[in-house]
Amino acid sequence: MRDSATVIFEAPDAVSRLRYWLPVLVLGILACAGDYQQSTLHPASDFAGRLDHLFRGIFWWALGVFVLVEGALLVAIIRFRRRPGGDQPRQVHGHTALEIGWTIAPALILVFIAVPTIRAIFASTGAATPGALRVEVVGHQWWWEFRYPELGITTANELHVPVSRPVALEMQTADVIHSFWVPRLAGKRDVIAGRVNRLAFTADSVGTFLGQCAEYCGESHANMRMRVMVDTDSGFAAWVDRQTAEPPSPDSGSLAFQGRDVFGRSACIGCHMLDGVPVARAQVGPNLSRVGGRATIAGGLFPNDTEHLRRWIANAPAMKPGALMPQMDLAAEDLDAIVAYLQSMK
Ligand code: HEC
Ligand SMILES: [Cu+2]
Repeated sequence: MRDSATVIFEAPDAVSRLRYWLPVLVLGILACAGDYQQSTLHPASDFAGRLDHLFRGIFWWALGVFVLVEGALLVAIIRFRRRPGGDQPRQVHGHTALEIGWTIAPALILVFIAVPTIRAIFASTGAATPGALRVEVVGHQWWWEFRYPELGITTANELHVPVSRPVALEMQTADVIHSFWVPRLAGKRDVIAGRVNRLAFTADSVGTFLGQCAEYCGESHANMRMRVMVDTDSGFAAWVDRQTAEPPSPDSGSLAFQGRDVFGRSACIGCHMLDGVPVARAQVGPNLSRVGGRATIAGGLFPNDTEHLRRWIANAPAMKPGALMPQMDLAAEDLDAIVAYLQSMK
């Protein structure tokens, strides 16, 4: 049997070569597709802009070094190649000027790279500007909690911030190390037990920015995603108003009304906080007080619609490997009622 490697060498005609290079080419071209939601190359904040600037600067230095070194190598290979009957080229030992030159040049290049790098590091970890919006970020296996201490809001997986206003994140973990990464807004920042890490940025455009946990943290690490919704000032104010208003109260007799009742006497209250249900004060899972207003559930993994909500509440681990919300044995009508109630809480 001939293996594919020998075929390349036996039949080096254009067609069979193409067969091997085509997939590589297609992959390469796919990598250039435009709409990357998690690209560091499309910064949308001061912090991400600074990183992008740094990256581009270092890229040009590296390109210059590459061209110079490879060029010198090519010249040497061609000019001093062995020729039939040719003499040996002149042998050089201990050329002081050359050695000083190639020590100082890289050192200088490193200085040009180090100065802006160190400045960017200090700028991104420094104290937040006064007047910044403070948000406490808590990483959990496998979802993100966002608390606004000055506004009295706690939510999950979807961080709302106003555009053009500095945001100061104070970051912790409830369990293992996670890493907060929303590439278009900021560089990665680990959350580590026993300490508070900080991250400050000012978003410069309105929109939804995707991010995810960037430090392996267990079974559903890949399913620990998040969104940052950068709102206009009035959009943010409206969101804050909805989060802090009195919890909506379902009409008596409605399905949602029934759902509130079921929720209040189910295991849910052992893990969840829900403003409309006074006995639900636990903080093991996400705060569900305004869960109906979120676009996604379960670490940004599923759209927040009836079907997904229903399947999630019935059996979360079946949808998200290792999910720390157990399978719930609810009667179908109780499940429908809870879903209706949660959806009304927005
Ligand atoms: C043992 C604790 C526990 C119990 C009991 C529990 N949950 Fe959860 N719940 C969690 C955890 C943990 C998560 C986050 C899981 C994840 O995203 O990985 C969660 C997530 C959720 C979410 C998604 C919220 C979001 O914004 O992503 C909903 C909705 C939910 N639970 C509803 C319920 C309901 C309704 C019940 C009762 C029938 C219930 N839970 C019982 C722990 C629990
Ligand atoms: Cu994680």
